Amino acid sequence: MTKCLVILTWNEIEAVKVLYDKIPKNYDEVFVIDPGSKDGTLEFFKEKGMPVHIQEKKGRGVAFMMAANISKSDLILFYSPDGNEDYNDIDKVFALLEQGADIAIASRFAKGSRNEEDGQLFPWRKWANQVFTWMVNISFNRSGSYVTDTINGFRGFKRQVLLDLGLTAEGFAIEFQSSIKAFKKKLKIAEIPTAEGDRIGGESKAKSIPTGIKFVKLYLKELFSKK
Ligand SMILES: Nc1nc2c(ncn2[C@@H]2O[C@H](COP(=O)(O)OP(=O)(O)OP(=O)(O)O)[C@@H](O)[C@H]2O)c(=O)[nH]1
Ligand SMILES: [Mg+2]
Repeated sequence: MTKCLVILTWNEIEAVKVLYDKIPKNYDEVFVIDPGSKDGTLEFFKEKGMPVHIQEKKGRGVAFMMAANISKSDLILFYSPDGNEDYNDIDKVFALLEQGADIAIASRFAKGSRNEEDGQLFPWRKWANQVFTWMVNISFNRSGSYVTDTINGFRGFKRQVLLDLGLTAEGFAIEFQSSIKAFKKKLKIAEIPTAEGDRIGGESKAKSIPTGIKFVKLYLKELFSKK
């Protein structure tokens, strides 16, 4: 099966400089999707000869679907080089897809995982992630095996599955929506545990409250729609 690695960036120059050489690139396709970074990220990739596709509209959801339409490979994996995602796990996620999974997730909450907020007294984002994950498992997952991280962006898909899921989220809800739609379609979801690292530089683009509100709206919409 052919493989495509998609690198997602938006003003991540500090982390990209640290991680770029370490990211495995021995795949059939490797390219960047970026909504128009202004901090030198685009110039850095250009210097390296890495193909970059610029989004007309911002949002990770837009980036996911753009990549799925550009790629010609069987498998597609999204990697965001900001420090959170361990490049050593890229091949492990691809392996799950090769073994038959429709969606493969690097989980921050499976046994043996680490989450960015572990060790904090009040890991608010972790708790919110786990509550949302629990809600969609009990509402939509009929497979009998609990998916521990329905939200992490570090994930891969059979490319045709991604194209056929009927995803509409344009921003940070794309991963959550893809998990829900996959549950509804009874697709095979597999996970590996991953250790989430700390952000290396730059700024977070995911604002917790607006993202949480989007998740609730999406959950309710999916609950009342059959598709
Ligand atoms: N291509 C693309 N990448 C994006 C977009 N929005 C965010 N990203 C990238 O997606 C990754 C995840 O976004 P973050 O802001 O780090 O969200 P987060 O990981 O929940 O937040 P932190 O814990 O602060 O890192 C980062 O590498 C961003 O640069 C977008 O619109 N397009
Ligand atoms: Mg991040």
